[in-house]
Amino acid sequence: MLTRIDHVGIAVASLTETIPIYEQAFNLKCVHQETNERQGVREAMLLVHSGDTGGSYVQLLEPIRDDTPVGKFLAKRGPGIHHIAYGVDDIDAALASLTVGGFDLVNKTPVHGTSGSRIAFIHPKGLGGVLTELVEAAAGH
Ligand code: MC0
Repeated sequence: MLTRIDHVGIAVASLTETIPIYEQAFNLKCVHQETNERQGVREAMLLVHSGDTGGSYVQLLEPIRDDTPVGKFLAKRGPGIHHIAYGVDDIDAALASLTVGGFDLVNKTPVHGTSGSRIAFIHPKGLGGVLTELVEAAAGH
């Protein structure tokens, strides 16, 4: 079902301050930035590795408001790893399989993610305390 680790999402207070730190520390390049209003974040994607099944990234997440998932996370826990995201070829099939398995889906159907991807979150409670995202990349990504 899973094809790669698509990204590790890291909650930060400021993209402007944190992007240069990651670029310098690991010689990474910020290849994409966008605002996702529905998810309440500004995000930056730093490419780690390009593979046959798609890229792997560090994703830096800055909340656009305090009453958002990342805003609440920062207030409660401070900056740190917010979620892990796995690539899948067919997110509808993956969600159907997880539903049969009894997992608690935050998104029962896919929503809009980075660069036109289709994404869905699975609640951390059933997965060892790790908020988990599935990503079906848009064609050509
Ligand atoms: C909350 N909890 C977490 C967590 N956030 N545990 C692990 N990792 C996280 N990131 C835990 C809390 O500690 C608490 O546990 C319980 O979940 C409820 O916390 P809450 O603060 O009351 O939060 P809720 O219930 O309002 O929301 C939690 C939930 C939410 C996971 C449903 O954060 C959510 O819908 N997340 C999915 C969307 C999202 O995260 N979007 C931002 C990234 P206790 O034990 O105290 O009960 S968007 C993104 O990444 C996109 C752009 C992309 O990749 O393309």
